[in-house]
Amino acid sequence: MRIDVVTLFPEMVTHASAYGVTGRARERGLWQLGVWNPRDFATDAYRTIDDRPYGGGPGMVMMAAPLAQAIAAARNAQREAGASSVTTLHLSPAGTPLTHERVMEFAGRRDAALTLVAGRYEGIDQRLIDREIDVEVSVGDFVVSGGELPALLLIDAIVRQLPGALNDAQSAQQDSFAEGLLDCPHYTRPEQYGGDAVPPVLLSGDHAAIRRWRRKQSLGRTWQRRPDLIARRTLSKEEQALLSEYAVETTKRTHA
Ligand code: 9WO
Repeated sequence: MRIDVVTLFPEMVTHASAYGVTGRARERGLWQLGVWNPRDFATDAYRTIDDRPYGGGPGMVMMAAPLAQAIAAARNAQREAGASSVTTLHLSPAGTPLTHERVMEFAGRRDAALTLVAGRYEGIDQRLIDREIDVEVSVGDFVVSGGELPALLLIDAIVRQLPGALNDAQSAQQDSFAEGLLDCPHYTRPEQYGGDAVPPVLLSGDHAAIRRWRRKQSLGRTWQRRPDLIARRTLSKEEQALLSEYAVETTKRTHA
């Protein structure tokens, strides 16, 4: 997988993606990163990449031409590296919300390349979006100061799905959300922390009981915190039983 990012702050992307899972995956050759600064493609002596908005109003708008040049350079590098498909994305609150399914689609093709366009200022000239962007992706219903952090979030989500990116523990841990459920709670030493004990089942050594408890917690927390995720899913008889137990147990606790 090859990912290129068009950004005014390339160091933000190279530095942040060098840590942890994404950094190791890159060292292992599971993905390649390219960064392209539209300022390097500006044609005037001042290397201008923004200008005032037509129609007036505050702030500046990123000009189409330097962005188009940077995107073209990224695509050339991708083709030369042998990419079989090249997709250009714009990170925008106006995009399609990012989901696990969408991440898996992006991560699914080994010889695919993505170009992520990160905007700054008030945004990008719409004509650049209309001409060059294949997909607009949102990472949440909020506005941030630039597309770089959303791009990094997308990169992290994709790269951790590439075969070989995660160790066994990390792979097991993420299975829960892949199934559309939230994670169960985690505990480590000490056994007593300020009078709060670790749930006894976790100390029991009964691995079947532990698995069952964790599953129950996952289902229960999802039901309480994200009922929309439960509604999208069909629960097996076993899962329904676990969820009923959870409901009874938590109801007892609140009325005690
Ligand atoms: C900002 C905006 C606000 C309301 C409706 C649509 C909008 N589009 C943009 C936009 O594209 N802004 C550019 C990128 C320039 C300013 C910083 N940018 C940005 C991207 N802010 N927030 C995002 C973003 C991207 C993906 N998911 C959530 C937020």
